[in-house]
Amino acid sequence: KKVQLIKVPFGLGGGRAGTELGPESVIKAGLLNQLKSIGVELAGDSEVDCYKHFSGIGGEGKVKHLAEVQEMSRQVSEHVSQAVSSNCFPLVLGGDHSVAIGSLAGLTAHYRNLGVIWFDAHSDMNTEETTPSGNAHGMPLAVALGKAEYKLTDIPGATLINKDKLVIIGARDIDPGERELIRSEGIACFTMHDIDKLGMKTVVEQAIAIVGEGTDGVHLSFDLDSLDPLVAGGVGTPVPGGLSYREAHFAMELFAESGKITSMDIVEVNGVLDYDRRTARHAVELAASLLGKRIL
Ligand code: DIR
Ligand code: MN
Ligand code: MN
Ligand code: MN
Repeated sequence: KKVQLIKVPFGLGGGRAGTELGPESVIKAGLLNQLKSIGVELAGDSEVDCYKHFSGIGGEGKVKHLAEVQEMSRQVSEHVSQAVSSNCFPLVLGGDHSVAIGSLAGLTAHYRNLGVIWFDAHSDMNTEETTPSGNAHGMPLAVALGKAEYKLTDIPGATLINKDKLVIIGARDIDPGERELIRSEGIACFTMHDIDKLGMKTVVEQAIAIVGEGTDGVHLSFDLDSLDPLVAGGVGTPVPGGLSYREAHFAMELFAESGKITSMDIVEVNGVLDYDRRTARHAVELAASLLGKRIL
């Protein structure tokens, strides 16, 4: 299958400047050569025409820059939808994690029962009412599940995602409103505690058992802050105690072996904080592992 690259230089959903440089950073870190060297064919690439600059000033309302987030999501959705229509694997390069709203919207327009794997230090399930920061990158799953005022179904063609086909992996910083939603909705959330206890192999097997059954596509959204900041510090909201280098790669390799993953986001690489491009290089390597790179 061919990969379609979708670049989304959008950072207004996060709290600090630099995430809008993510697509450029990941490409400069060697993404294209890496894909070529593992025999992955690139169908093409496109860039979403979104608001490319950062402003800490929030605009009006509970969520900062909500109008820009909505406009960006609508456009990302179109790009992703077009990639799926052309029988390509969409690889979305963020940008902050609010770009995933667009990915999920474009995907649900095609897949009737989409599975979602969410690698993140956070659970990204705040609503306009529960967000402690007003940053939209903490909200995409609440939007996708229909729990926020802004809903995935506000984007033409999209449907909500199914809460029983969502798995969060790597969480260690969950806000009170998110915790309540995870519990009341019974969402599968493998925290760092669960990963410590079960090991990544079992966690991925259980995740695949959940999303692999009855779905016609599975999206893997990878927030680089799921990695330990000692491994990948170039992110806007680092949280100690994250995934090791091998845990993350092992997970990507296992998901690749499952043959279930049909699209991916790489988000939250902050081009300013990632001064040595180490985090961007990890992002490239993780995408390669998911797309079939093997050690031997
Ligand atoms: C926090 C941070 N829970 C918020 N979320 C982040 O602002 O809602 N998600 N950084 O990736
Ligand atoms: Mn996130
Ligand atoms: Mn995060
Ligand atoms: Mn938090």
